[in-house]
Amino acid sequence: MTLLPLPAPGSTPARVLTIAGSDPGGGAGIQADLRTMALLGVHGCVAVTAVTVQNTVGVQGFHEVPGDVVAAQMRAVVTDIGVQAAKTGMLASSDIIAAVAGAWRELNLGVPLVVDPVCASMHGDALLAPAARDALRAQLFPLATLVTPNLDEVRLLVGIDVVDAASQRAAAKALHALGPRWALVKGGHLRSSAHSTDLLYDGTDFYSFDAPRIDTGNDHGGGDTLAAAAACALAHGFTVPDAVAFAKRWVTECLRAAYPLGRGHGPVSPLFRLSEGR
Ligand code: PXL
Repeated sequence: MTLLPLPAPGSTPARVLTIAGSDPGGGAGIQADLRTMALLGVHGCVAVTAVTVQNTVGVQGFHEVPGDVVAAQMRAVVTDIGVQAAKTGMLASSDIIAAVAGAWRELNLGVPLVVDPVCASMHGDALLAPAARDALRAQLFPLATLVTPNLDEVRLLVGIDVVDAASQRAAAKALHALGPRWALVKGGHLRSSAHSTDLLYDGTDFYSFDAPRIDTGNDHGGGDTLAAAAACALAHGFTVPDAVAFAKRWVTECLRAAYPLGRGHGPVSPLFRLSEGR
């Protein structure tokens, strides 16, 4: 696949900040974000929000970073290193969401912000306090360039059960009404279809992105990988529809290259990139 322009050795690459949680198993969260960023030739910066305790079988718990420490990490990075885009993943609590939204407004960077509204792991373990969903909708969505919920998150955030194209359009409208510039409703969890169709909406037009469904149990970190790739493309100046098209192709290749790990769900993998052109 056509990738992003790579930096010449010794030249400073594009920088993207991820504000997200750690997965010690290395499959999702900041570990997935950094892997995709590195393999796309982007320098990844990190504001850690939470340390989860998990493996491929499930999440045993997590420990939150105080909101002011998350905001301080953001400030430290953007005032020195500078970033061309940012993304959020697991935000854990209302305190962290308020701090991230406050810091983002204060820093006023004018660069794209991708909000992946992580609510739970694929095993259904909570990664966001239910009481914090209001903060996510009210405080962070209006600051987002792009929000990227999966169908479970759509149900939790706007109460719509996406079962077909019409309900997917209704969900995109309801999400867009919460204030993001663009809303992407990912259809990957609609298991009845042989395709995975994501629907993007900007308040006027719908854009549909179709890929073959890759049947694998090793899909841990798929959402993180899509949002990270979109943030990298936006950092390179792609339009949002072009960034989403790129990210969709990237995550499809990462699903094809996913590998078994542990006793549960293995991770999607951008490591295919290392053997390209050999
Ligand atoms: O894939 C969503 C996600 C994001 N961040 C962390 C996670 C997960 C899923 O398990 O653990 C830290």
